[in-house]
Amino acid sequence: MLDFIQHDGVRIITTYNGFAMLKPPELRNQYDDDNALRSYLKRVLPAEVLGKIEPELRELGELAAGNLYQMQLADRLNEPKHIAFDAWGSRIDEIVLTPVWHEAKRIAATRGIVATAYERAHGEYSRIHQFALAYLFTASSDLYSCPLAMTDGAARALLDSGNRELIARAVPHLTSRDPEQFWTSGQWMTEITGGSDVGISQTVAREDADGEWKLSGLKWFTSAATSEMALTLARPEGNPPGGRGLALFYVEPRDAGGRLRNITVNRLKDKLGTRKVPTAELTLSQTPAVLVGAKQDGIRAIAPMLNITRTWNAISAAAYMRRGLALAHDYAERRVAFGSTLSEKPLHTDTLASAQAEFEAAFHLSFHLAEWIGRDETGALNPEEKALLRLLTPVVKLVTAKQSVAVLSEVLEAFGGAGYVEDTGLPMLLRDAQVFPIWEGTTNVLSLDALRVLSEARTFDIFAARIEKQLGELRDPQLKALADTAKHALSHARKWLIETNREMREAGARRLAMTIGRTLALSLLARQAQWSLDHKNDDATLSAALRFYQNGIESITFARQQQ
Ligand code: MFK
Repeated sequence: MLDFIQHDGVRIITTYNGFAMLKPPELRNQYDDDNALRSYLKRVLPAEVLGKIEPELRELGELAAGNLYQMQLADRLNEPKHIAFDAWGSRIDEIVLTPVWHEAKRIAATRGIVATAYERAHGEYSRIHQFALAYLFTASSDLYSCPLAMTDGAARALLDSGNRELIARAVPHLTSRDPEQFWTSGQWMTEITGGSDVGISQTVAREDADGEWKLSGLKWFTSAATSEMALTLARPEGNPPGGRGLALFYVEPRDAGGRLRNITVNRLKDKLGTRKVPTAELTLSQTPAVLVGAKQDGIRAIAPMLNITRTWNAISAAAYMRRGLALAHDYAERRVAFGSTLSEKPLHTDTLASAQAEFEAAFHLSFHLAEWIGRDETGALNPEEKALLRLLTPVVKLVTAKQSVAVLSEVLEAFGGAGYVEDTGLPMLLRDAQVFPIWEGTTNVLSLDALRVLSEARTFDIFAARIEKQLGELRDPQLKALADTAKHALSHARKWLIETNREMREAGARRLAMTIGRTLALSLLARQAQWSLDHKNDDATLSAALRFYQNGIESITFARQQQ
């Protein structure tokens, strides 16, 4: 018999035959419910742009909290399958995707989750528009954002390559809103020799007498192996070793009949998380390919793709944190322990406040990057700002990725044992998040990338000057106090960069990147907090900024030098 236990007049526990039943957490509309997203969009977008895009954001927020989320929970145990042979022994290498992925492809196309960025209906704001869609969609899509990221990156890299035939062939598909026409792209970079040190890749490219290129080699991690095209690297015969000797190639893996073109799917990877993503090992044996640009400098040619996928990584990390916290906040209103709901426990709310502050910092970092990409693509960045964008990309990716693992670990703990039980759907969030610091460049590789950009000392000074200017515009006394700490962290980092030797700089690259990223995050949060105080008389972002500051922004030390 169903009954209820009351607390302060509210039904908090349902009982069945006298035994308590847990009520699962629920999601509300993921646009309406997200103060960080709505307040940010209101600050940065002209009112007419926000007015135009808000209905579609709200619709996607509803879908992400409703049908798609329910479908995802119901499909929890389903995983992509590799069928190597048909019943009669023929090699077919079919990859069967999950229902959520089929639905996600349809939604992604019709809602223009890639297309929006290229249609550019709102000029430089189109990237904010697109990434807001991606952010709302990601956590309910079983990480379909992986192929979407690569699709976006491939469109960018092809457009930048200037290869007219390939642009005409592929970009209309990559940016289509018609699910029948929409293609996704793979990004086949990783080989057994190296996921980070791509320059030692072993795949060989041979040019036939008739001018057609054929690739042979083993691609060890190819995400979303069902894509209609892929960009990949291979070394044209006779080229020197190292990254410069690689060239960028375009591949359509299947022929018109759906048969793989001299490609064998060896197996799907058995991974900790991202289990809905069909990550495959592929052997290429004389696979037909098209040279995208020059016969060398492939890493430079694929870099535009990497920078876009790294941005998607940051947006997805923020989206995962937001999903976990939306569930944890809702659950805190329902779960009773020691005589009251968790939401009435100061320590529980304090713990969630720290995690919320990390999420809001990650949100502002990743959307700041999205803003800058939009400005870059519309010619609004000067050369100094382009150098800053080159720095921002690895820093934002690495900081947000690490935050997502920490925040989702805290989210699981906020559910107690339920967070550790598979059929709540919660453990998947943490397992998936663990990929964010790994794919698209590990934390250390990206820290070294940032350090390389900072070897031009002026870049650091330009970065610091911009942050200091932004901090100088704060008026709230509590925010001004944070600004002083942020300025101190920057001057400390500058001193460290100048005074340490090369080996110590390399050893400290991660601490430097974290300090830069968290200082930037603090300044972005503080700016939003000031705006919220001024325009909405809302101090929620101020609380997040203060808490983020308490969580710590600086990791640089001079310890070894001072010994
Ligand atoms: C939810 C969304 C997530 C998305 C999911 C996608 C799933 C896909 C999974 C994967 O494919 S993961 C594989 C991703 N692999 C990486 O991210 C590679 C990580 N390693 C690096 O990034 C290394 O730093 C790098 C391979 C680039 C180092 O190689 P090298 O041979 O030392 O190259 P170098 O000298 O650093 O760069 C060569 C050129 O490219 C230089 O230009 P120049 O030729 O003009 O000197 C660099 O400036 C340029 N370059 C490198 N990285 C760049 C870049 N330019 C612009 N932006 C960058 N990020």
